[in-house]
Amino acid sequence: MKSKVALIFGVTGQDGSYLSELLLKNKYKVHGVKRRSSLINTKRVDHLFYDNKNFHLHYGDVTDTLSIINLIKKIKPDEIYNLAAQSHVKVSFEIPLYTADVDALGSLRILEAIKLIDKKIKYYQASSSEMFGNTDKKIQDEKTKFNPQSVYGISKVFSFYATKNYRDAHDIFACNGILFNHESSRRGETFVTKKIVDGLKKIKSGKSKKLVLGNLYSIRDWGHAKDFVYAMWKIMQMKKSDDYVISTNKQISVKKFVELVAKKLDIDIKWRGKGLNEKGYYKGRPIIEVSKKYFRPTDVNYLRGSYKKAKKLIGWKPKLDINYLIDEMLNN
Ligand code: NAP
Ligand code: F7E
Repeated sequence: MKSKVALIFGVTGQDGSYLSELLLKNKYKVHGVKRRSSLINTKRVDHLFYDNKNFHLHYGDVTDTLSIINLIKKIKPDEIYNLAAQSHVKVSFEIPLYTADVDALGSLRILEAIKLIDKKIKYYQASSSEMFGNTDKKIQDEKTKFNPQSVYGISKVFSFYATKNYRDAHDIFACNGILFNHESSRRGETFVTKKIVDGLKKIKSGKSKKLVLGNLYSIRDWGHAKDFVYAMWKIMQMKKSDDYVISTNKQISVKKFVELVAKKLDIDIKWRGKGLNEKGYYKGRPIIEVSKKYFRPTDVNYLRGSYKKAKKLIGWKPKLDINYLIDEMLNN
């Protein structure tokens, strides 16, 4: 049987690397799009590039329409996964137009290219729980109204509807995975889980004295990226294209995440103070501090997703829990 061909935009990111590994295991030929950068940005996929003849990298950028068209014409993919994004919510307050160009128009450019070149190419859009923003629904699902709180979230809402519209108007197999936060040892260093794990490890080994964070009371539904890329692939193998929430349906605060990681490192934290003066003490010394610098003008305070639809229709549920996640982040 002929191998399927996948094209991944955002291959050098956390999810792109795990998805590549999964597709290669499933006998795909995988083509990934990397951006030109002054320093090497392929460390998450270098092991694949050097070891696997079915893995290929190409230069491109989702802000460059012609590079998208040329790549699709050359590679002739069966499936396109659009994971490319300026994915940091706080940064989207500082570079909103760039974020919208990549995260909103980038998706539209790929969808339009599929429409022009070959409408049989399947499309996956990396949608996000940030689209729900601040909501009064305790548990969010596919029917929850969007109320995004950042240009990142707004751009993802645009891409969500562009994907749905190309499905309805142009009969393209185009799906949204509405993914809640998912982490791993490959997570970017400025996201809060990786920052906490790296920061506390450095404190434990004496390489650093303190860790400075923002909103400790923000609540997230954190899963493992390996589980979540499996959901992406499953979504693309369905008979009909549709939209699915992918989550763990469990939630904890940033502060609780700090405590769980600290406990595994045998760091006994005592909290004192309130608001910006709240500090976490270890052996009488403040090791966790709070700074305004890491707060967002508007934050999403509370997220917890229901994956009921994904479980029922694609047979997906999370396998890796928060304990596994923290151990994997600490040990790799
Ligand atoms: P990530 O680690 O930040 O990876 C983003 C990828 O997009 C990187 O490969 C990056 O390239 C690439 N990229 C950025 N701008 C680009 C451009 N203009 N053209 C082409 N590629 C570009 O993000 P992730 O955690 O793997 O997430 C994957 C996708 O899922 C993103 O779209 C994100 O917004 C979305 N998402 C993530 C989560 C989560 O919790 N992780 C949840 C919901 C949705 P460089 O390596 O060169 O920077
Ligand atoms: O923040 C709070 C912060 O940056 C989580 C992206 O993958 O998931 C991610 O977006 C929470 C926020 O992730 C710090 O205010 C406190 O409330 O790790 P984060 P995020 O904003 O939830 C969604 C689903 C995506 O789609 C995005 O692409 O933690 N927080 N102190 C902090 N956050 C950071 N980054 N740094 C701090 O020091």
